[in-house]
Amino acid sequence: MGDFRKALTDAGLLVFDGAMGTLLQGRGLAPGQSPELFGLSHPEAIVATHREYIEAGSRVITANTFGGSRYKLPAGTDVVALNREMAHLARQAAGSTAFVAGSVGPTGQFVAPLGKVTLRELVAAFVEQIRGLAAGGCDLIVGETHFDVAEAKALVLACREVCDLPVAVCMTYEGAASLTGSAPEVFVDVMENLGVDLIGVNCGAGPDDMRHVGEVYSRRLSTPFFVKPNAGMPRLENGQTVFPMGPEEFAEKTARFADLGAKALSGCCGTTPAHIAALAKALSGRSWTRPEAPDRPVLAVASRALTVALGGKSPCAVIGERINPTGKAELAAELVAGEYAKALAFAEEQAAAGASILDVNVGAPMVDETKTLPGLALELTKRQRLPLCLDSNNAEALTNALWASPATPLVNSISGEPGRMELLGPLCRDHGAPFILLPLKGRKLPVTAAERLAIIEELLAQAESLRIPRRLILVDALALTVSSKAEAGLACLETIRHCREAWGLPTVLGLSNISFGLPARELVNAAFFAMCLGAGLAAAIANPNVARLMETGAACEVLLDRDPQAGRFIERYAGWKSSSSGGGSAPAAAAKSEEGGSPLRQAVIKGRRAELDGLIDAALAEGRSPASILSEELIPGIMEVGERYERKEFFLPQLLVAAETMRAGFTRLEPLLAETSGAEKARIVMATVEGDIHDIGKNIVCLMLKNHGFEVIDLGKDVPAARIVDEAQQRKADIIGLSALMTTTMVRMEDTVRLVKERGLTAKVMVGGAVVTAAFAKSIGADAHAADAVDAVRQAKALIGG
Ligand code: THG
Repeated sequence: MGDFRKALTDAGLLVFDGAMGTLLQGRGLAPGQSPELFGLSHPEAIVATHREYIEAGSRVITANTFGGSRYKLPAGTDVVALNREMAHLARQAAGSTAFVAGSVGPTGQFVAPLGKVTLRELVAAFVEQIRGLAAGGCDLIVGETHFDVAEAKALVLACREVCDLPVAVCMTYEGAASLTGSAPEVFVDVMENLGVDLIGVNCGAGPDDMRHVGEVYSRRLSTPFFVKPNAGMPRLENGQTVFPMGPEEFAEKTARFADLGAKALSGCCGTTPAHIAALAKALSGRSWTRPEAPDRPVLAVASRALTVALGGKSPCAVIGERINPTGKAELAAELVAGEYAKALAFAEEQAAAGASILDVNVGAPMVDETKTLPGLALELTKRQRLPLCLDSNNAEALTNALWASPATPLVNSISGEPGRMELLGPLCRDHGAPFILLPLKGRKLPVTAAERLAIIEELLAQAESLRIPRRLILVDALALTVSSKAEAGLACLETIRHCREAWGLPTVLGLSNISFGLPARELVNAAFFAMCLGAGLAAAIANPNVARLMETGAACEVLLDRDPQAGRFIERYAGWKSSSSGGGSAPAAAAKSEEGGSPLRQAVIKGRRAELDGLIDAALAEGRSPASILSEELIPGIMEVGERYERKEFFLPQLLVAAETMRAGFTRLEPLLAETSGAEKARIVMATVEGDIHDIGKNIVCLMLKNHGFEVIDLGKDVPAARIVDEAQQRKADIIGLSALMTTTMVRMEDTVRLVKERGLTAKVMVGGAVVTAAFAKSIGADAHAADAVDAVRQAKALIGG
């Protein structure tokens, strides 16, 4: 069948296939049954389905392995054999007329700290699945319906470990971002950093809804992209899931993505061979050229929540330097004790002051960096959005911290020290982590620009021989001390300019080094910052709390055409007053209002678990009642988190960490509350319905309900209606909460509602899940529909009349 990589660069468009599960249902797959296990016992049904798509015009067919990881299959299943067998069936159907993609869906697990598994464990599970897919003869691996960049990253790492097949990864969004809070910009930057061959979007609410994502991909990606929409938004009619778009409408709307530069197109849920045939027809005779990508960053550093572009016309990123124990005895002592409160406070303070990235350096005597660097990185990831710059001389610490990072942080740094590039270069390449290249080699400091450029050139050649792409390299211009080496400033400026003009490489430096030994260091630093920006500096490691520095940077960016219409400058400094004529500057005031509310409420909102007990004790000591602390501080705090979540300012990680903090506070207050109130709690029985093994959403709802004072009895997943109703009856539940993720299993909710009525229970039934709509809830006679975890609390309160 030829080489899929070549097909990705030629002028042809690639039509993949459509939905598999619904077609298998027509061939005997029962609702809720695993399509992969069905495929093992009904190989002819799989081959026949693939053939239908090939006849419809698919150039790529997708093996029946979406749920083929050990987390999705029953214990004891031979994962490698199953995937090999399914890939083999696809290969058999395709012969040499079509490419075969091995499908890898999400495992249903969240990477720690959101969930229980580690990135390494996810990689191991994907490795097993991909071994089978590669052995079965796949031409590429395609990740589909992914909603967390960390899991998508694990999938890519696993592919690289097993084989050199091309990798495609498709993400699913709910509105502006994926479930764990990544906007399309974040996902595409992380995937490009990882060197993924084809970057996609699938599922969702149909081609119209996907337009925005397609536009972002088109502007930002130089990698080919893939769109795979559903046949519109699913509706339930007479107990059947119905997708509203017929083949013609679907094909016409999906084909429009080719105008945006899509290389590959196909359909997800609700599409059939007729949809694919119509799509292939709508695309026939059209060709593809790699689109220009006007917004592609020169280099991108990304967390789950944010991507920061460096180089070109991007604003200069201030990398906040304060999480560094050098000269900070208190921080050093905490890090030795394995505590992070001070470091987390520095993180918040620097974010409020306008840092774009946070440098994380835990190097101090007695600190075990190999544990502390990943430990702190994990805590930071839980609490705030900014990407990290992992700063250490210890290669093992950097390795562990990279494995603790969900996206693509900056690694600081790789120098010319013997062995360092060989050790860390491939690691950064595989993790898609951009890194700072530090022009230090041997014992002699490179003082002149020529000496620095020679070392940089050597390291670039070494990086190239290790197949490390240029887009991951940020050069340190090496700020030395101007008071001892007079040419130190000029050497930096020349290095910055040369990197940019001759090599197209972005640069960074540790700004404050320049002014050691001089008085008024702030003046020297700010002036040097302005000069470096003039030479094209992309980022500076500095203290963002120094107003003079931030003001200088913002003004320079207007002057250097790095701030369109002076938008950022005006936003930040419109109310500015000169410090020489008295008065503060606007940003400080803005930072204050952001921190509104009492410290206790803020501790919940920001998830500052470590501070909470102390704050509660202080409030109790002031004579406040436990009930008022709960109702006036903790609950308003979690309510505000809920509101921010709904406004899409907060995402799942923040919701979870706030809920955890709230829970800890509640646990602390609970024994005291019992003394003052004897009120019965409302009781709710929660379950994911029979046939459905997804419990992420349900678990989040359970946590939120507990935080709001409900007694929650969690029956787990795949629970038959009879058991749910039995439990509700025995435990005298006030509410039954039901969750289902799939259109095929949500119909099971109706069984529970019917049984509740038959037995005459007074419990109210609340339903929710990704595809469950208010109209569906009403149609099956449920008492409430919860749109998300926050809404579930609101609905539950309304149901008990509270
Ligand atoms: N290049 C790269 N990485 C670097 C540096 C660099 N990392 C470390 C350093 N240089 C940049 N970071 C700091 C951090 C703190 C200080 C200076 C540079 C500093 N600390 C004060 C002190 O030591 O007295 C403490 C002041 C405070 O409280 O903030 O000045 O060049 N790639």
